[in-house]
Amino acid sequence: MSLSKTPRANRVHIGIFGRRNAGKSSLINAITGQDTALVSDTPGTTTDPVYKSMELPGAGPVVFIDTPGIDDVGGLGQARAERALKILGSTDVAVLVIDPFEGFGEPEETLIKEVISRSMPVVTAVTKQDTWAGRSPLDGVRSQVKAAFSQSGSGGSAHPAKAGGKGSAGSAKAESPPVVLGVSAVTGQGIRELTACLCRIIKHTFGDAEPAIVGDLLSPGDTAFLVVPLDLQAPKGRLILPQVQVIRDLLDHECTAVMVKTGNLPDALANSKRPPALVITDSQVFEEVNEILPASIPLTSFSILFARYKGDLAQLARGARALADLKPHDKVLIAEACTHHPIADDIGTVKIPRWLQETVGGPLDFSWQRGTDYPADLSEYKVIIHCGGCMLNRRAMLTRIEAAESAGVPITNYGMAIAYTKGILERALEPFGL
Ligand SMILES: Nc1nc2c(ncn2[C@@H]2O[C@H](COP(=O)(O)OP(=O)(O)OP(=O)(O)O)[C@@H](O)[C@H]2O)c(=O)[nH]1
Ligand code: SF4
Ligand SMILES: [Mg+2]
Repeated sequence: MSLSKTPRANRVHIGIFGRRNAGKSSLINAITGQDTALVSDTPGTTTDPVYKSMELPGAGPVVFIDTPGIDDVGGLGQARAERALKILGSTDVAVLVIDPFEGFGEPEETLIKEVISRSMPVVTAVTKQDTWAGRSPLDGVRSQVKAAFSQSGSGGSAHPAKAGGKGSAGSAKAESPPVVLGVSAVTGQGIRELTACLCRIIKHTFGDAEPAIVGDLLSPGDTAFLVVPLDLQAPKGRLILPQVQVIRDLLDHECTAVMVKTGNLPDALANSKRPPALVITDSQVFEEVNEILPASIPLTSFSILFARYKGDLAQLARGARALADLKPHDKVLIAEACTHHPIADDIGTVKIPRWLQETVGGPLDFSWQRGTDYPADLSEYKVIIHCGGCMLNRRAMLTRIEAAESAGVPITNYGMAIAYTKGILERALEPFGL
């Protein structure tokens, strides 16, 4: 991935949902001006989610997600429909695409109820306007969408404060009536209006301000030390994404970033006139850095910073404290959001299990879940330990955290679990007042 491009996980995710053949793929092609998504009159052409990144003028970096039809049938078809609904878990803004001849029926009602229950902003686009021949389905669809909203007790589009996107810390803004537009991928009718509407929603819901990763914890002019292990994990000439993002955030907040390997940390500290305002370490060398660093210097980890940026830090901190209740033979789920090839002494496969069992004083019953799937039933686990989720957007991470909460299972992340096993958790959470 190019470092000059916004990573997909940091883009506002716009999910395109609707029945087979409704014109979802054609709509994405019309919005992006590219023929990236496969289009055909055979229902069920799109079988897997397709991601298309672009800059929406005035709204910034977004990613459109083309999905399989929500009405797909048969064993495989139903699995595809379920896959489409799963995409809701990482969607910030939904576009409900309606075929003018099918209208608003059961599949649309099911989807819109899901959208409303997640407080997600939604725009409805009735497609193929070039074929309407003077008979507009807009009024009918509009009243059905409105009815679905009023049945749910919600007057209009979602509450930004619960939207879980980049700016979800912002206050709830006034609700507006649900938007229903006519579009044609053939003539381009309504495409500009739809794009403008998405831009308005994104600006309204997520605001212009990108939340800070670390800069809000510091004052302009402060210096932060970034500590990395002796064996850098990135290929030659590169740094890993979280390190790059933290450096950029520090510079944006007029702070100084000093990057140092663990072995050089004592010299770097001795040579600086003022102690750093904060030290951010790779979790793998938490213990060494904790020992080197005087107690007066605040310490945290990249992983904890990203837990705050992407998830719910307070809940993940509660999950980390719940590790103290673990007993030998308890079931622990280790969840990773991507399927990287585990390396020797892998953090999720080897190190965390080893450190946790040492702390608990006996064997634990570990299960691993890797990739985009997440178990439907989490209730059998005593605790969930999630990776940093660098491939997930904030909405997707929050969906996973909420699923754990509904199942009554504490959830934490790798960095906090490591801090706990090394006895550094309270120190690592101190910079956040937790
Ligand atoms: N006339 C007209 N035809 C359209 C329009 N949009 C889509 N179509 C046609 O409708 C059919 C289905 O379009 P797709 O974009 O593949 O529909 P889809 O919703 O992605 O379908 P699946 O991938 O099967 O779920 C194709 O034959 C398109 O050419 C439109 O605006 N006008
Ligand atoms: S933090 Fe999670 S999503 Fe990121 S590379 Fe590691 S396992 Fe994959
Ligand atoms: Mg398609």
